[in-house]
Amino acid sequence: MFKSIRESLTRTRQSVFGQIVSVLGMGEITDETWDDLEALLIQADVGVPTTLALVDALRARASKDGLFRAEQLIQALKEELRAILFDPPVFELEEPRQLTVVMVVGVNGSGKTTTIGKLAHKYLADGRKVILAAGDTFRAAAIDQLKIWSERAGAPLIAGQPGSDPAAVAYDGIRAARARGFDLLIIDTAGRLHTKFNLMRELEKMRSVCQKSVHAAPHEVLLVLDAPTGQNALTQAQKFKESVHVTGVILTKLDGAAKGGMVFAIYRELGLPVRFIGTGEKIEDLAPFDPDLFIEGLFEG
Ligand SMILES: Nc1nc2c(ncn2[C@@H]2O[C@H](COP(=O)(O)OP(=O)(O)O)[C@@H](O)[C@H]2O)c(=O)[nH]1
Ligand SMILES: [Mg+2]
Repeated sequence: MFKSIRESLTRTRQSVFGQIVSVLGMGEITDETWDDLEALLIQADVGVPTTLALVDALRARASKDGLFRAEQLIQALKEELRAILFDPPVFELEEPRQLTVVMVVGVNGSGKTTTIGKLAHKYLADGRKVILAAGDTFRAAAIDQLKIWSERAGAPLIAGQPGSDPAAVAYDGIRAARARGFDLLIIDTAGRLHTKFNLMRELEKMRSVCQKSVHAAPHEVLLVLDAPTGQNALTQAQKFKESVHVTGVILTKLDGAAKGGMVFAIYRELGLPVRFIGTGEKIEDLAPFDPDLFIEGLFEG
């Protein structure tokens, strides 16, 4: 797994974090050092508030610990970055219970359906009995696409007609899971952010059906965010977080983007843990998020 995280961080490392050492130089810390560091972190999509807090913390450490050479900052920076990645609450998806219900939410194109295929593949390999529900009823193509992933992964799919009520699909998924002895139901959802279509209300209705049908469900609501969209994704995330009680993030397409710094903004500004990273388009291209490997992967090729 280390390889996978490290490889997907190649761009982020090459364009930013791996460069910090050379960009900061080997000389004494000057005002320019702080300006360069700030610019680099913003470039990596760490986000302005988190970047400013990091630079402040490092300045305070430099004066407290008497750091005066730029290269001494690297270790301090790694420690400050690691401190942002708080220990997450228990990952309910992996807790034993009769039926775990997971909703996967996010805007169109972020990678929800692909990620559901990957999750099904992973948890089937872990010995779980996985079933999927096609809650993105908005487009017929979305149902077909999930059908392909369900066949690829080898998990059955519960689907309704295009245009049907997604909350009813969620309910059918729960009923089928119970009747047929499945222990993990993963529900796909629509991601159309549009004025005339109230996505948040629809998701809330799906959530409420889960809540009424299964104790403590949905056990996880995972928000899929697309790394290349950078800071825009954080703004969207805030809306989802408020409306549908998101419990964790899956950051996709990190393999193609130099935006690995987003992880820090997700933890610090959204207060959400990252659970997985999407490392490519294939079924096995999903890596559990490990904070220590992540920090290592940012700096060391
Ligand atoms: N490179 C890369 N592409 C991804 C990843 N996850 C999803 N994609 C691609 O993103 C596109 C949109 O994915 P899809 O699952 O349809 O998104 P949805 O609209 O949110 O369901 C597809 O072309 C996927 O192959 C990833 O981790 N890495
Ligand atoms: Mg989809």
